[in-house]
Amino acid sequence: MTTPDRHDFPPGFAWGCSTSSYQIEGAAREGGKGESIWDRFCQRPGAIRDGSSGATACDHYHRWPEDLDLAQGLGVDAYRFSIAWPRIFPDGVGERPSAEGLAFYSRLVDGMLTRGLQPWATLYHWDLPQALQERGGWLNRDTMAAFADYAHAVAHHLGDRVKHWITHNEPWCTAFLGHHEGVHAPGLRDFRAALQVCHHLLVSHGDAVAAVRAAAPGAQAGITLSLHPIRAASAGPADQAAAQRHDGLRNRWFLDPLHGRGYPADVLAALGDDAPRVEAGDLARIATPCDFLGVNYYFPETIADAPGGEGIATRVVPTPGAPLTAFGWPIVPEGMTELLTRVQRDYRPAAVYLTENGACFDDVPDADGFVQDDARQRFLAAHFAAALRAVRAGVPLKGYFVWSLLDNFEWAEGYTRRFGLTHVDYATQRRRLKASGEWFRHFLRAESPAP
Ligand code: GCO
Repeated sequence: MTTPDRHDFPPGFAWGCSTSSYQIEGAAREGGKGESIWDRFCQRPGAIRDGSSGATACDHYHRWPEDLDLAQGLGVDAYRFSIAWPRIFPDGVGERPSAEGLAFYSRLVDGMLTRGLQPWATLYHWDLPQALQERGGWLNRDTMAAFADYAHAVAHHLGDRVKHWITHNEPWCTAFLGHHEGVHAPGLRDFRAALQVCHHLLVSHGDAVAAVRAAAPGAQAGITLSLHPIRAASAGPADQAAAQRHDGLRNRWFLDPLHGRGYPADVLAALGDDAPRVEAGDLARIATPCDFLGVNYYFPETIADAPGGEGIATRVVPTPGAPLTAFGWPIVPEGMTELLTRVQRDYRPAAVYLTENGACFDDVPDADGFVQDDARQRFLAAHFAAALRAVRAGVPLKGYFVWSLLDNFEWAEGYTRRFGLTHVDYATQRRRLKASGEWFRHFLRAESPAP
């Protein structure tokens, strides 16, 4: 399929771009913001590849009008951002939300609306208030109530203008990168704890959906999952079983309970005593009906058996024949179609949004700071075509958000990985649209073909 035209997509299909609070805002201790677990984690020697943090990042806290101008200039319909919980409740909980924190996001949302950008707010994109971590963080069931209270407070103040809410971004990352692999905040390494954290994240998702709806009737609410098509490394029974187990924990562990089926029995059996404690009513809360499913697609995973390995004893191996991004991720556009049609076939969500898709390449600015990122342009064109194939296969795909509007703080990789449609010179904070951004703008502004 050649590169599709935006008019090949159904009328009303929402095109957007995504960011997140800790990755772009900076102002880590301004505006009354409390410490987050990422502020703390970045202080750990060796935690971040380049020793950096999100303390300044893209200085979006001060430069947001310019950044919203960039989004408007692209011609996107929608802008997905996240709200930093520690700006709203610096200690995680409180009698009243921070007026300063709410005012910042109120100004930001008004800025989107005046620029014709539909706001999509993610409530949790990993920056938990450190004060809650001191009390066990997501391992403590009390954090679920704190999250629902935070969700209610934000929706109460912004719900008159924000009509699309994402409760969690990628709970798999929060749970397993943060609590099993230890490479994300809070940097713990305990598989059983990670599974219990994951359970609390999912229950808190359902509670937050209810809280948002109570505070902002008519709001659309959902969750964003990082999902991957899973392929076995070989036809051998051990790799085939490993791929099934890996699909279980990577994908079905989230999709099944969110769609009212409880946790998958095969994974529960594989987990044994590591399985989470589930209290009465938890599964019903997880299955609170949502208006949409957010999917972040980046790459498929090829899985081999890992006898004696940690967790479910699987390991990711190279995907044969796939070119790689600068991050080492396989580039497999057809994996997006495969994933979306599988989700539709097996779960039939009411609506699906690609809430993230993008790629990291070694961008080299020219003397004028311009980046001719042809590889990223090709990546996006191929994935847009894959999304269109999913639409034509009957997937209720309603929108696509490119990750990311700006180069930004890439978690444990610091500023060494660039995903932006816009180049950011962190020394000067100068923004410059890359060639891929100019291409995206042309795609979005294409005239509709003559009837
Ligand atoms: C994720 C997060 C983003 C990342 C992006 C590139 O999916 O991991 O939502 O914050 O920065 O995906 O890794």
